Amino acid sequence: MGSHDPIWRSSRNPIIPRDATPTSNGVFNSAAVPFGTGFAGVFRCDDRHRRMRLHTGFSGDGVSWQVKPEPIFFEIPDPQIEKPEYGYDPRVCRLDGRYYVTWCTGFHGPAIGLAVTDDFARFEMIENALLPYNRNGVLFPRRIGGKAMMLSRPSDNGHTPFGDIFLSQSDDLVHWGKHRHVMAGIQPWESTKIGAGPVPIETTEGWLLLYHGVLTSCSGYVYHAGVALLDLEQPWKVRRRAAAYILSPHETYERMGDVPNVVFPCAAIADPATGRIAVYYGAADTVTCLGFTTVEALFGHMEAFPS
Ligand code: BMA
Repeated sequence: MGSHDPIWRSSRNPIIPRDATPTSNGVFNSAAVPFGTGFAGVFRCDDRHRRMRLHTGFSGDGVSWQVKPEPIFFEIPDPQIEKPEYGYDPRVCRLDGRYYVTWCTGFHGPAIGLAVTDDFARFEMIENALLPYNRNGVLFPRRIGGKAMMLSRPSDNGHTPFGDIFLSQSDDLVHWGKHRHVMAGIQPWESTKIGAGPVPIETTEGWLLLYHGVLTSCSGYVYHAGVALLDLEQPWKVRRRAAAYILSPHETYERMGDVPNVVFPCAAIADPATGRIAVYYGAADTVTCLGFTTVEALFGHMEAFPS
């Protein structure tokens, strides 16, 4: 109430505490989708060994979540596909009637892992979509010109001090190519690197893309969220973009935690009838939070702060 920001926070934040499972050190940077009569998700749970693992979670209302205590077991149909050394920052995308999970997978360095599920119980790994070093693989929720499309952010093996968003295309979700450059950081808040956030939201004007943008301050990285509009048919073309961020670490739970000053959106659930959007974001690499916005508010922000 009374917020003039393009995203307003749930008063129930953080909606998932760091100790949501008996062994979790933090639950953050996670993905949620409508599923059955409620919601399902894939959660980044770093455990108390500080191993980065993916867990499923379920919710009736999208706010109260039961995160499974044990990590996802990925079935690997082709023994040539290596078992992930770790997994973090998942996204879930409903595409061609199935749920695809993309995540940053340990494959001799960070790469883009890809798996599919129909029921959030059995997950089958597909070939890693992109080579190391890469993070923030995000699928589009429908084929465009017959092709599956994925955003990603080529990186290095560490706390990458650079990075633009690229797009890759595929007929079969195994072979990816026709790579296109999408966007680079422009403003100070996104000057170090940017990376796609939630699965893009389709509007009549284009694909709404929420993304994270990083500034390097005297005391380290500061992760913000921004918004851009990608072309409907050629989504590597940026049609509009807001110069001002839409979310920045201002609340205590975003400013204090294992990695301070991080907001990191990984999922957005949109209601087409009303244009309302719920955004799930990780805060301070520790907890999971919820913010709300609307299609109208995001377009209004891009208009108020043109890039
Ligand atoms: C990035 C990723 C994110 C994390 C962020 C801030 O490189 O590892 O998972 O939220 O750093 O630590």
